[in-house]
Amino acid sequence: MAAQVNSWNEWDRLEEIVVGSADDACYEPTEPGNHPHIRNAAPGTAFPTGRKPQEAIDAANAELAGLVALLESQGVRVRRPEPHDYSKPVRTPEFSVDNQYCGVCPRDVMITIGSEIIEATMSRRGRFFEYEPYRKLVYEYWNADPAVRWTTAPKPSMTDEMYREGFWDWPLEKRHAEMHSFEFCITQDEVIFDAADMSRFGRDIMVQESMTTNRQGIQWLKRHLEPQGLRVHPLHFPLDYFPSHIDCTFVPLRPGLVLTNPDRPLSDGEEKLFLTNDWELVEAPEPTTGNDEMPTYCQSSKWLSMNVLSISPTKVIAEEREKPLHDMLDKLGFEVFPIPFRNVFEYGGSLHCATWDVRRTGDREDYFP
Ligand code: ABU
Repeated sequence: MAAQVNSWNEWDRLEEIVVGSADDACYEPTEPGNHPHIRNAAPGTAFPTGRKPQEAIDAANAELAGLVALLESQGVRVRRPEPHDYSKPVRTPEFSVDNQYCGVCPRDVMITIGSEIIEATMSRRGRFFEYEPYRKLVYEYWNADPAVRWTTAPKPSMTDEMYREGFWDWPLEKRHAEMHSFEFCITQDEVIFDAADMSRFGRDIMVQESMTTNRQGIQWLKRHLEPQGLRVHPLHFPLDYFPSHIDCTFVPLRPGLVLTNPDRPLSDGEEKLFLTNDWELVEAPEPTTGNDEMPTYCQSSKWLSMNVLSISPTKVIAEEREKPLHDMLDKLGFEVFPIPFRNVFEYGGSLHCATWDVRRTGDREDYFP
């Protein structure tokens, strides 16, 4: 029987993928793990709550449909999340939020490592139940193929004690001091990680320590994955004030080549692993849109520009306006597929974020022998 779930890296030929949906999306709630802000608004302007306007949902869905059409034209099987009412509040004995967020970014929640699907703990209250729209699919894969393994990481309490609420108002000096010891809005007491802080390089899994993944989260991943012969490497990007999700910072494109973020260099010590194994780290060009010109409700940085999705080691999908990036990828030998995706940005990501690859060809390779 053909494997249902198999994906060891970010670049092998894509066979099956989940593309997110903006249906029923809401504004992300303000909570201890997240203080969203309206771009260029006067200080103190409240961030909206509840459902997003239907036209914003339709615009994002139209671009997601464009991604689906492109992937299908390349022979990729595309799956979609189940409907989920994100306007429902989340209430546990420990906390409550008035609404959830959206199902645009499966990458943040779900990861495939070989034949194993892992549901991340998540780091924010509004995203506590974000695995639910993928459960039907997970059951389908799990029922169809006895080789599929399915792991749900321990759910954190998300109590007030799990967060440093003051983080959002830290003065610059404190922020500098704390960011260099990698202390952000989540504390180190519980296991916390978002799946999008991981990047897969065959036997080696790189994990960014961030606002959404702490050292306990990385420790859990080590103890879970290393007995299977994998190696988990924490990565640090000491110039990033608000790190969250590795895929706008350090993006592998094929064996031996990583697209890097010039504003967020990898720490010196950690760069060695790549350089001594003959990996080339290539800086992404300046994005075409400045941080100030990003969509009003978008909480991500201009570096969504480098959030590309690989269809194979030679084919990459990139956002249509990022011409300097297209040119660079072209020179590096890639066929680039530009598509519009700006209307998706306010839902937390671009092309890599809005997907979760379930199956790629290829086996577990050792790229760091
Ligand atoms: N969810 C990815 C956002 C990362 C960034 O803003 O750089």
